[in-house]
Amino acid sequence: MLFESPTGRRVDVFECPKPRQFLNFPPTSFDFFLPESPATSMGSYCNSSSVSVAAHTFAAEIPDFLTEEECKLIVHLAKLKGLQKSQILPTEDYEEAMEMIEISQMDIFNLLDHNQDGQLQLKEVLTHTRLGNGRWMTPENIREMYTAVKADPDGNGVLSLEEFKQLNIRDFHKYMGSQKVKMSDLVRNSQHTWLYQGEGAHQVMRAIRQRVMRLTRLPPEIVEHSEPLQVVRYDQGGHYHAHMDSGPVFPETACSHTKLVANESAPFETSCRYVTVLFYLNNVTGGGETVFPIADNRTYEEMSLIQNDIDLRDTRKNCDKGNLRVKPQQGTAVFWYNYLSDGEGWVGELDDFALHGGCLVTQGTKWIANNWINVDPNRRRQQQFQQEMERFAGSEAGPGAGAPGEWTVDKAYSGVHLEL
Ligand SMILES: [Ca+2]
Ligand SMILES: [Ca+2]
Repeated sequence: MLFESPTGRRVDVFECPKPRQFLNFPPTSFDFFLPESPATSMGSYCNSSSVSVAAHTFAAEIPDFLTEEECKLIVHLAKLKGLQKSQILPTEDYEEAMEMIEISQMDIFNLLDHNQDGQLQLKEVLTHTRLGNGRWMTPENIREMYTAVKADPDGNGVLSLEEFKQLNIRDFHKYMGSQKVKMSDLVRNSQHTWLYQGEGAHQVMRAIRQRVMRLTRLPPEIVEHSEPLQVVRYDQGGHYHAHMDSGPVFPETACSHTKLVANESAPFETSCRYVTVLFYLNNVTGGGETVFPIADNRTYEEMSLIQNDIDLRDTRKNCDKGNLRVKPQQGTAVFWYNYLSDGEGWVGELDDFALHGGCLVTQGTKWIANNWINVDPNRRRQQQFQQEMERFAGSEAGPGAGAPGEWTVDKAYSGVHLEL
């Protein structure tokens, strides 16, 4: 199988021995393909016969996926559209917001005490990044906080239940609210915008969508009804700590893209991004690699991400300790799956090994773009969504209807762009 890049470079791709099963849309089964080249070394390969079914990350690096001109055009279009901060500084009303949450101190303790040993270890507190209200918490930050609110009187670095009970949660909230936070203290320090790729879009945007269809081998209607292209700019000092592109699959969770058509009032909403295709739009002078801290690990344990004060998710400090790093190179695409299979040809559980982040840009500016392919783990909801999208497109596509796709996609994805 050959995948032809826009520069005319033909890279050999071959059928993989299926480390996992992926979406199986009738009538064809969609195996995935990889370029065969030493330059594609990353993560576990499907050409390695030792790859087991679920314990590995699959990711592929494809050089020259975009031409230099295409990269420049995307950056140009993004600038014309205007970029916005990917994350804003925490609001002043932190205390107020926290007081709205009705949860007892005992419940908080139990929630945090992951290993249920009756003590809160530093990493147990750190893992709950939401405590930082958008601020990235480091071990040092936690220690400073303990000192400020006198949380750990015996100074052993862990909070016993007794110590926790003595703690006035309001003091903690007050302390958090009083902290001066810089952009570099946030989970994410970048700017982004969205570029439409549907019918009627710029020919280059259309061409890239078509290319992504060929690369992922997913049904065209799935790719066509996915999110617009996200273009991201990281200036010097920019980063994005390790995260998942997609949310976990719980029965009470709805996917943002299918929520409206499925007419469900689920309490939680998340982006459902089956595949990520990330494009590097420029060469970065210093830093800015994409890191997969635990790619290819044999096992996953949430708490093992933080050891001896080293938080592997921290892309400002610990990128060099990540298992897999991809250096930005203009035109290269990196492609991976965010979910495992459910064993029946559909999306299963979230793949924890797909955890990744953007390393600190030490010099220059980094431009990337993301194409996410949205699939609802609930097959029925995805099918309903597809049908609705087809119906909208059909009813709008009368004579002189202009670009029907834009309206449809915008409607379906309004509100999707929540930050993870
Ligand atoms: Ca514990
Ligand atoms: Ca203690």
